Amino acid sequence: GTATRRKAAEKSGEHVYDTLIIGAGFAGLGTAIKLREAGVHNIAILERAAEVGGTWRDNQYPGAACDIPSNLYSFSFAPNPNWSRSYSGSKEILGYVHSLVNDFGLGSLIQYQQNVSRVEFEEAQGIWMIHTDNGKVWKGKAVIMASGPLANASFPNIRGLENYKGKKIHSAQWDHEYDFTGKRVAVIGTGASAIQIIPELVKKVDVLKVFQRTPAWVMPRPDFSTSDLSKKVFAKLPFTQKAVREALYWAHESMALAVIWSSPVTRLGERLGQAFLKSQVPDPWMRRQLKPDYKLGCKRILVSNDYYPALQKENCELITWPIANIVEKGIRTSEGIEHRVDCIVFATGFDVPKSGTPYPIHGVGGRELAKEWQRGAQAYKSINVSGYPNLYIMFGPNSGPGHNSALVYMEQQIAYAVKGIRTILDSNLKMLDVKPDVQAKHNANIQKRLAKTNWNSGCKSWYLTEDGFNATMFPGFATQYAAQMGQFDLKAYRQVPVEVNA
Ligand code: N01
Repeated sequence: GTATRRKAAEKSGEHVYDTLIIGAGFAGLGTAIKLREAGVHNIAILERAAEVGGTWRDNQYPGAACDIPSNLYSFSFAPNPNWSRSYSGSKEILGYVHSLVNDFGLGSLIQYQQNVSRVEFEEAQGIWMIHTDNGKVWKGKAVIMASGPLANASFPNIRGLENYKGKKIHSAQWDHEYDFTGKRVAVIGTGASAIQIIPELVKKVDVLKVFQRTPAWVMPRPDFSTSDLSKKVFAKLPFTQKAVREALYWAHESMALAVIWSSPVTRLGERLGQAFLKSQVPDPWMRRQLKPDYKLGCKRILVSNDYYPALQKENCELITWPIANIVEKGIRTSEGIEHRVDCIVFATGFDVPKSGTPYPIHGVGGRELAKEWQRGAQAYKSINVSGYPNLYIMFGPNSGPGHNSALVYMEQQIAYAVKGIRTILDSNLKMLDVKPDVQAKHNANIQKRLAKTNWNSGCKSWYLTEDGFNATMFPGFATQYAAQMGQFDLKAYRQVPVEVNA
């Protein structure tokens, strides 16, 4: 029957999927769920690892948790009444991702250990070919790129790194076998990952040396465990959990006023941050080292109650001298001191595709996306790129929220992609390709709005390219992003039908 024919076709690599999804993290799985709801069943998810979970599979460092409350950092269509804390840890979030696979029966769609090496559009038939590094080629009428904007660990470009003989661990590639007990350990970086790792490591190690290049804004974290009663109420009366989610959404939405634009609320936030620093760090010298020198919101705001206390533990040392180079046994700072350590933890972030792509992507006429993005990535509504028809990028250019849950944005992207793919299938299109002038106009507007934001106010961050181009963030409220994504305007696209009897 059909099933046997499909199996044979899949095996031979001739099967053409209606949609191929790259990545089995939140975005990939969420898209699969919504595509199926829209009647698109001929789909596969290509996952590079042997397990689902994306970010939450990879980021299992000690202390890993999300800084958005779980009731908001979850899918609106799959509430979990049983979150154990207001801000759940990485393991629990990964558990939630696994439950999505089970509850929505996604297991059979996932093809593991399919690490994408190249993606190319075959124009004559209107088919995307996805090559994986085991030599397989997958064919699909549409592609969802859900491989994550922060998926590839980045080691800093510090002189002598290759000479270091001790243990190296990146936050996103934790080595759970390594025993930190009694060790001398360095942490490079003081971003969102570092401030979660440091309080945990300081409990285990003999000496912890924290290398800070830029002090961040740190805010208190309203983290508490949830009661059994509230879990029962959420399970029995789902509207109560919905109401909590709504309230959290609007609370975060209002933070845009402090985070995105410079306003009296920003200054109020800065005063709050300084008061928090003062309340947690009595020593004036240390406070001076930790005081941020850029506008609140310019870089990601960090939330932690135990980061500042950890830095003041006796076995912890905050080092603010710039790193000169790395040597065989440790790290040398610019004033010439060599800090000998057994292990260096790199909490130095990710290779962000803000001016490139995680794998080569070739569109119409062989054009290559990374080349077009060299001076900064651009897309239409963050999800489509002209010349790359039927391709949907999750968390593509200028989709980043600085103040609200990424999953709220993700659901908008998923809904938009599903509309596009339904159009391709219903109208039997070879190409649904955004018009270049529409994309250019959209971007001119986005960049104009970005110029007025805190992100573009002069600090250096992973949001910006070397030249200071912001290809990462969406300059507005989540409600504005939702309004943008809620409109699927077919006139913005060039439609090329499949030729019948060609
Ligand atoms: O990475 P980062 P991250 N020499 O790029 C420093 C999300 N996230 O993994 O600020 C010395 O933010 C660098 O210093 P500087 C979240 O969106 C969320 O922490 O560039 N230092 C910085 O301190 C976040 O924004 C959660 O001067 C060097 C650090 O390394 C994003 O992921 C948790 C250096 C890198 O910080 C990335 O966060 C974790 C060098 N050569 C992550 N190179 C939560 O939800 C880099 N640094 C809680």
